[in-house]
Amino acid sequence: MGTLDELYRAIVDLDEERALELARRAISQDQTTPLLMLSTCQQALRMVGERYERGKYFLTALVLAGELFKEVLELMPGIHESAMHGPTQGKVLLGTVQADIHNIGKDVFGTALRSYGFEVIDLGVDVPKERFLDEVRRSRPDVVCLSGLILAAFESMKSTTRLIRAHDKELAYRPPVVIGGGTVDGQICSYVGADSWSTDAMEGVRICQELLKAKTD
Ligand code: B12
Repeated sequence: MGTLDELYRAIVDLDEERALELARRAISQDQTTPLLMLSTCQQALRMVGERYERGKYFLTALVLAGELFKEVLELMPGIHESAMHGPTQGKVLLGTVQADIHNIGKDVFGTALRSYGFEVIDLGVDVPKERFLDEVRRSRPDVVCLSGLILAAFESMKSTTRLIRAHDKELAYRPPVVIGGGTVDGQICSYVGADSWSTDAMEGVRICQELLKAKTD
């Protein structure tokens, strides 16, 4: 088995020590390129996601895999840049809304989006609505994804969505808004005025894919 195959297996098995050792080996022996490494990690993460969907892995596995993914990629200078220059499925603007500092799920979701080829602009946590609007103007994302878990976040999601909707004309397009985080549901989605919602990173990826498909159809 090649080193990259072994790396794939180690990530799928969430064996951090072995994955990092194999990644270092692949790099030092010149057995990989940034894109090959990225694609190995992406495939491994997809498998972890599938296991999670099938109920074979729990949420902690997604968190661990997300962290592991970042750690492996960080061993490889320039990999983030090459990821960005690769073919992209679309651009997603992501952030945890104002008043909320939960970032674990947002980061897992961001990693899942990247592993499926999306370019992700992550504004971080506690992001004011005006910052979202400014970034929509600047980057013209295909989808705006708002993350949040606490009650105050739902108000921020609503005011952020309203602000973006109020500027559809000026923007000359209507970026769909998707909300997510373990505590959102359909009722909150209606309250916020968002286009869709999810409490699951893999489902969130599928929603973004569908929104993009609807745009190009
Ligand atoms: C860990 C945690 C914290 C950590 C956060 C650490 C960090 N760096 O993020 C700390 C300790 C800081 C924290 C603080 C607080 N917390 Co807290 N916290 C949690 C806890 C236990 C887990 C959250 C988590 O990380 N889950 C794991 C991730 C992977 O899951 P996830 O976020 O749901 O994300 C998944 C999906 O939702 C999806 N996803 C995420 N974002 C998005 C976005 C989009 C667009 C899509 C499509 C999908 C998507 O992808 C992820 C993978 O599938 C939850 C319990 C719970 N039920 O969620 C409480 C919880 C969210 N916290 C809660 C509270 C009350 C607080 C505090 C107010 C406590 C306090 N009194 O200070 C503060 C808030 C501070 C603030 N201003 O934000 C409440 C919120 C209740 C409510 N509705 O208001 C919860 C629900 C606990 C509870 N049952 O009471 N918390």
